[in-house]
Amino acid sequence: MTREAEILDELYDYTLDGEDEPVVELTNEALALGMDPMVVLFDALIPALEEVGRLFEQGEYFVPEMLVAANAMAGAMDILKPLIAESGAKPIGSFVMGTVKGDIHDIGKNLCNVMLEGAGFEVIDLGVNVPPERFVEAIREHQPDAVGMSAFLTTTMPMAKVTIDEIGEAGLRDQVKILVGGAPITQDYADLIGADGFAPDASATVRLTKKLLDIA
Ligand code: B1M
Repeated sequence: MTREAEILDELYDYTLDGEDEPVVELTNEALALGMDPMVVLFDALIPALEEVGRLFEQGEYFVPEMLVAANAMAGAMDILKPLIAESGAKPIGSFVMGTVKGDIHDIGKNLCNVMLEGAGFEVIDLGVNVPPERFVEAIREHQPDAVGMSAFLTTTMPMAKVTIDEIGEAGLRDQVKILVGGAPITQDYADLIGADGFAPDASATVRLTKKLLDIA
């Protein structure tokens, strides 16, 4: 087995175990060997978190295990983010992004932000647990081209509809394209709540945003 393949295996295992120091060390080693940051992300870190979710569902992992795994991944993301987002060009559009009220999951959202920035968008990140009125304020303040809402719980996904409705009531609906995403969201749900689109992952978020904004 090559050292590169070993690194991916070890990164997967240490992320699963929530051991942040080796995750950071291995990420640095991978980059020093010239490995692609996207390979580190998609072939080790994301699969590890998927497995964490599976173990949680089966009752083998609990919230503390999920949290340390998420933190270990976040340490690697701090290193990978500038490399993935590297673009330097003038923004091709602006995007307000947030995780809806009641929901504190931010890894998926942050990944979308990194990819959007990498594609040349200016991203205004409102963070997590964002109430509808904060989305409304941000649209007034930043006049973005698009707004993205992330929801990871079946109990918080209805908040995307509440937020879209509030944006409509504020008279701002026609000014922005609205995209929704996150583990439980589907295209049908996006249609039902009046979003302009649904993106299943970060790359799709970039593709869809460009399509909705007519950017080649
Ligand atoms: Co939570 N959690 N969690 N959790 N957690 C899930 C989501 C869960 C599916 C686990 C499970 O049961 N299998 C489950 C939800 C079940 C449900 O509602 N049906 C769950 C639960 C139940 C909970 C708690 C309620 C647990 C509890 O307290 N009893 C609690 C809720 C807290 C709250 O939000 N109020 C909770 C807490 C947490 C932690 C804090 C411990 C931690 C989050 C840490 C953090 O985010 N900083 C956590 C984690 C880590 C997870 C899992 C394991 C991983 C989520 C993740 O980040 N995945 C998750 C299981 C899972 O999803 N498999 C789980 C990696 C990420 C890259 O995922 O979905 O591929 P991915 O992201 C994609 C797309 O979703 C899309 O693009 C992303 C990038 O490609 N996307 C968008 C995301 N947002 C988008 C926005 C867009 C477009 C696309 O806008 C345009």
